[in-house]
Amino acid sequence: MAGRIRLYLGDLTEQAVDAIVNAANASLLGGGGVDGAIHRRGGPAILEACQQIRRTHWPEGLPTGEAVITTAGQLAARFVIHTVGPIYREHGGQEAQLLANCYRNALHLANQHALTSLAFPAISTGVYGYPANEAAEVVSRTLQESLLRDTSMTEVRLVFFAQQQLDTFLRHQKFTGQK
Ligand code: AR6
Repeated sequence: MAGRIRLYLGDLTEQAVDAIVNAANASLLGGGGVDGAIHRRGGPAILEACQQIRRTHWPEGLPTGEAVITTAGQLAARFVIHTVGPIYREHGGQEAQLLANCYRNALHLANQHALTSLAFPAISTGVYGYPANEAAEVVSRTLQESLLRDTSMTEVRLVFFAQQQLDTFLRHQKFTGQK
């Protein structure tokens, strides 16, 4: 993957990339954690775009693992890709598959919009309770598999809010070969 995946410690909302990925909920109407920070710092344009998507595409809410794209409002990024991570132990054993879908579908959407740089938070590992060590395995395997096929994506940042989360990722990631 020739250095395309980079780990960062810091605030996702400050990342100057084509798109940052939001760990949203099905309502797409905001919440706490990284979702709250994105809406606070990005301003009302993001919420308006999400409301429009709810009206036109997902009146019942965005299903877990799916992704949609909106403006990034006043953020440094150009777009926000919103995805809904699984709530740990609430999907009858499908949690890993659903978490992988979040990353895959976000990358797919980025490709469709000809975006070449993305920044992800550690989806589901906050309020949704997904253990960071298990998420590290799923995320590293999924990204490795997706990026082998996807040569147009030049940079994928994984942004951790705390050093401990980054350390846990490094300890449990399953990348093989050159990153
Ligand atoms: N930058 C980078 N990472 C962050 C930031 C930030 N500004 N803020 C939090 N994190 P969470 P979830 C980390 O709870 O588990 C919301 O209410 C955080 O430390 O944001 O997918 C939504 O509306 C954690 O490691 O997302 C949903 O209802 C990771 O981001 C629900 O939470 C994800 O934590 C989604 O829960």
